Amino acid sequence: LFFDRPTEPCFMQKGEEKAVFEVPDHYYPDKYKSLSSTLSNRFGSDASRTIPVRNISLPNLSLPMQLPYNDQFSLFVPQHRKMSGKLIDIFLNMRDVDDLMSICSYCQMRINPYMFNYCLSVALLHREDTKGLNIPTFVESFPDKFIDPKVFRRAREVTNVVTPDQRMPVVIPPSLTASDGEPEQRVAYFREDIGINLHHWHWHLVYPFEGDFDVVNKDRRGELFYYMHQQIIARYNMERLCNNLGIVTRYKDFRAPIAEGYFPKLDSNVASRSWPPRFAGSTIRDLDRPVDQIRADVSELETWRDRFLQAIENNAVILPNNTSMPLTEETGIDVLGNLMESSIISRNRGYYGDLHNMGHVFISYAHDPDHRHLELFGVMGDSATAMRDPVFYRWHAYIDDIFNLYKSKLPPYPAATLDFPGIRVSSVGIEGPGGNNTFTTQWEQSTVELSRGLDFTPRGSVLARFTHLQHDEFQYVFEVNNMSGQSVMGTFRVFMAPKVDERGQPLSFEQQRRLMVELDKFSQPLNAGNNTVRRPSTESSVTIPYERTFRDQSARPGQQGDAASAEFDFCGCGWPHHMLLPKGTTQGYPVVLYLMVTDWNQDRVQQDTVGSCNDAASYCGIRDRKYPDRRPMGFPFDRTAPANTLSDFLRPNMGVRDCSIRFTDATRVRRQR
Ligand code: CUO
Repeated sequence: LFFDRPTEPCFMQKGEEKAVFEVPDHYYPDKYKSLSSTLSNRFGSDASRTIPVRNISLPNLSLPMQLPYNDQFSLFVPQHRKMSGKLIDIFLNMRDVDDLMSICSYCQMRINPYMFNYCLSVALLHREDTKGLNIPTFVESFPDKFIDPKVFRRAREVTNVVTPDQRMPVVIPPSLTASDGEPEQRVAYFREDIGINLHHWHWHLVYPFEGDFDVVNKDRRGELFYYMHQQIIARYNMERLCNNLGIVTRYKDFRAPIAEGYFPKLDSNVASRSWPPRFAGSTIRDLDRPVDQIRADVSELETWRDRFLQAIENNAVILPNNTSMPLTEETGIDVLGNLMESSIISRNRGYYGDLHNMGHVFISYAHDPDHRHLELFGVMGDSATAMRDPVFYRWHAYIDDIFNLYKSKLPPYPAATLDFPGIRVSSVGIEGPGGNNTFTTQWEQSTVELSRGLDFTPRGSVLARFTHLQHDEFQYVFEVNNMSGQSVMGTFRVFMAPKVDERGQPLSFEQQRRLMVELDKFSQPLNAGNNTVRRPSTESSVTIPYERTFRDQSARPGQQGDAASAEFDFCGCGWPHHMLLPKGTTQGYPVVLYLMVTDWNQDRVQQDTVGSCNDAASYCGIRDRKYPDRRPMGFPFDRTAPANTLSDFLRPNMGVRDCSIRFTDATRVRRQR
């Protein structure tokens, strides 16, 4: 009930079981006080179950209540972060679930709904006594962050005049945020994909940068910040190349105008405002927005950037006590990742500041830096919407460049690190409906449930139908010869990269390694002699299944016990499976498929992962566990190598195959279970 219909009071809401909360009288916010007896009578008799809420002595909520109820909420805004950090702490420190329910029913009508949802999600994810609880997918609670507002008008129409059993899905037209006159529109299906944006929101939910120290201080979180976002850029670049766009230009000159405009065409249901656009040619400016308690000059970004570059140059960071701490091969990238984002585990926030987050903030306020127009931030200010905007990729391409500068100073991997003696990859390939070594893609229509996000409308399911990219499932077929004379365990690392640039010129190793997209990583026993390894694409360690991204109503667990959806929150993090592959082209887009087999005994991390949500570990890690691979993230392509081409780089335990991705411009309708 706390997640459904976010602005409807929880004591009025009825879930599928028609349960309502019975709250102590003083919990009613003023506007409902005079109605309290009528309301509880009404729902008390109507509901099959009332859930009594314990009357507790309330903690001090003044900080989180500073954010107006009907405002936007952004993790990137420092003041919002402080407020949510405090609220997360309060939720985490409630003695038991009854007290947590009590504080939640008090907060639900008083705390900004976006912040409430975020803090409660983080708390449920990290409290021992709530782990494994289902939380509705974020797109169902706040569909307004993902979907064209025209849909909601139609959905209200439908819910008011059509009985639940007669309702047809409301159709969302394919992405129409710009016309064909805007070249960036060619990759709008990627930027505005619901699943991709959900993944990004989930990632930042799982890896918060403020709040309880132990919650933030997860294994290799700084490195994962680097790697997950590096992979987003690699994927986006391959997508661009498929659409005759060059790779994304870094946003590195903070004084220069941003060429790309973006007009989001989203409304915030909570704030009752449209998300502001950014006009083409906007420049970020000094911020002075007392309402958000932000005062920051563009020169601060430059100072932080310069200090960062200095740290990379010196291979050491300066600590608050003015001593210098060397960056080591093992943990340097993790330290830099935490400085960059930055999180409370940053080694020196005072000196290195908050480069990445404040970049989001400056860009998201480019249209109203001093609040003279009383405008809210743009989509770059929210992790659920940031990936819609072309400038997101320009900003992160620059961030990635800084990390790469550090990585490029590390020595290339020596042969001993790359090799797996006795193991020879003799063949790499895929089989699918397009034949051998041809991946196939097309459009697909799916549905998502809207009703949980429709406050104050009649009950019952209402679906929205939208169009997204999809591929046909395939199998990898790998032939590996084990000449070691005994059976061994290998780690299979599968990547894909483009072969040529936008002018059709072959890519050098250095260009190609940065475009390598991880498709899968798994451990595999190898018997002595020849082994044929078949691996279904659906098993990818990068993606989560379609059902988990969207939880379409037919597969929706939540209502009693579908074990597959337990631990939804962490499991909700993962690249959406329908976006595993880039779109390709109708002629067939040339890519190279790459396999490396390494020694699992050297890669493995001793831990028990039974029952943990671990099927999208590559970009999301494993809940409550260490990152399940000892090698640096992105290995072996995270470092430069003395190779001109990919073939120069190959060793016996690696293999490649030229493949193509063939796109058919047709739409199939997903068969819902
Ligand atoms: Cu995920 Cu910039 O970190 O958005």
